[in-house]
Amino acid sequence: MRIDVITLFPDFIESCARIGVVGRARERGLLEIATWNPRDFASDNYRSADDRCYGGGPGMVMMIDPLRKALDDVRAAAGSTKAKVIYLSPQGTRLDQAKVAELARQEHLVLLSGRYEGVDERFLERAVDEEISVGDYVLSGGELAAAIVIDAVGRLQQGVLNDAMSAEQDSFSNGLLDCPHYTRPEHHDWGDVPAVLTSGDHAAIARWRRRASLRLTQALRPDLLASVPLTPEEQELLDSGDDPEPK
Ligand code: 4HQ
Repeated sequence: MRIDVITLFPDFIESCARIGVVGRARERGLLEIATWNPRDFASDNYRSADDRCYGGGPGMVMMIDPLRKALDDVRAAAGSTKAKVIYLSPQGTRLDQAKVAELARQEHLVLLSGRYEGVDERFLERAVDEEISVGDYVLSGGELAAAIVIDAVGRLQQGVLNDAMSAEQDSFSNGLLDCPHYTRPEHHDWGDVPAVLTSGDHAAIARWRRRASLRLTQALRPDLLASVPLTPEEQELLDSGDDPEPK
């Protein structure tokens, strides 16, 4: 998959895309990420990519032409791929794992990160396919939102996660919260590791984890369960046992 990001702060995106799972995916050629600065496509000596808002008031708006030229260069660099152009904005569809999975199936995404008051509406109407929001709060720019999309989408690319990580992935793509995790030491003055996890009984451990996931999800995010009704087996698992309620 290829992801191009149009941004006034390419360094931020590049530093995010160099680390961790996404960084390794790039090194291995599983994910191609490039950044484009609209200032490099400006037509004046100040390299302006934004201008004052018609109608008055404070704040600047990103201009059509530097963005349009940047997008033309993205398309030329990517060849004949069918790009999906996404503008990160609070007006967009809220990002969730189902949306991430859908985006991960595209061969080419172009992410547009706005600054200031945002982007000239005519560019959004003509050049943008979709608006996506990462949550109901106001950021000072779309770069953090683009980094979230890159991370969540990048890790779903074929071959990016190792087997252990993929199994972990399964536990969220089933729509449940993850179970608690423990590591050494087994006994600590802040508490002991649940005995089942050191029992070596793999079936019992799997059941404990699944039940913990179900209980946590029911207690903390019942909305997640509402969309996917529990199977009779899951309902039984949820009702069984005598563990205390999750915090
Ligand atoms: N912004 N999800 C305003 C966001 C945002 C969000 C990005 C602030 C765009 C112009 N983006 N700029 N929430 O708050 O994606």
